[in-house]
Amino acid sequence: MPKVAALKRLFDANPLLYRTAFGLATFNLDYCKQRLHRSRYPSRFGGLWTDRVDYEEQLRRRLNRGEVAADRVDSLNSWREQGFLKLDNAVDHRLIDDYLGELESLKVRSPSPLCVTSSTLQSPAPFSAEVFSGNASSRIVDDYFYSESARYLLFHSSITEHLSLFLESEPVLTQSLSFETGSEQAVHQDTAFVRMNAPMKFIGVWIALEDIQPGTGELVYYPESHRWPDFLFSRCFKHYDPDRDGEAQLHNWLAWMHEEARDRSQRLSSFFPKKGDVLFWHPALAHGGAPINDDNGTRRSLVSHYCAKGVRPLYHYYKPAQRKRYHWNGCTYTSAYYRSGSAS
Ligand SMILES: O=C(O)CCC(=O)C(=O)O
Repeated sequence: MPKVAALKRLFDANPLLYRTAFGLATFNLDYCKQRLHRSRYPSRFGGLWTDRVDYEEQLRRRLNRGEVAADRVDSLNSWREQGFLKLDNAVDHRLIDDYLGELESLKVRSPSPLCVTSSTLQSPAPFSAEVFSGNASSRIVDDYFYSESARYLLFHSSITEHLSLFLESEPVLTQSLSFETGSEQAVHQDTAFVRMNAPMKFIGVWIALEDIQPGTGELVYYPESHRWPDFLFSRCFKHYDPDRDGEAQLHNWLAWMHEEARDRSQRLSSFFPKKGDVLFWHPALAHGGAPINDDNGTRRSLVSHYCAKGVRPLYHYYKPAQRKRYHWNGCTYTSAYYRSGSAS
């Protein structure tokens, strides 16, 4: 163990060595090709086909081949330009009500199989009412592992059709966060925390489980921020590693996003969806949770992240026991928190 710690210190202190070892350990052929053709993407970390500098030509080819339907062009153009896409009334209220009912029954099971994370917990904790309500920005993670009604929502055809269009592959669900109240999370880009072996090949999705009211910690975002220049952690990385990068870089990055917005006169937009509305966002879109001004107001939402099929979340490497992919109804998911055997 001391040897492993010494090795980790050596890598943390040498970002270029770290980058080489990291690239080999988490090798992804598609990402490697993107890196070789860096001029095709605005970011040195590659991206989705909709990010390509020759997007118009790429779109034309896909339309000619029948891979993209003509009635999707407006959505694609807006997604490319803005870095997000809203879908009104995308999922049925009945599915949401089924999910909320099943979630309640999973919470009161003894013991509950669910795990909670939050900004104040040191590590994920088993669900209990005390843990959930006693910590800031609590969220139940990956409940789709136990909840079939969560899977019906998260793999709803209106969601998977758009994900497949943007990712050009089957989407793999890698994480979900179920919120009862706002997260109050600082404005951030998911690329720092939702870590993949192709850092720009995933998408965030927000499902409103009720009508969201102002003051309840609504989702906020800077439109077009997915096109801002790459912020580099330790001069090389798109993702944040607390041991390698330290607190100061995290603070610099958090401040940098607001400076970028100010320089471009870009203002925060707020998302006030109705129950059943959905928002998709690009991995580099700067977004967060607004402060909660109404302490009694809920902000029920189910938030999730999906990568493209050949991509792996980094937890598959640093938690090898969590590498397994699970299949349900023709859809694929994986989880950093739960394992088969414990699934009901
Ligand atoms: O819903 C929120 O308040 C924030 C969610 C979020 O930032 C995320 O999951 O990346």
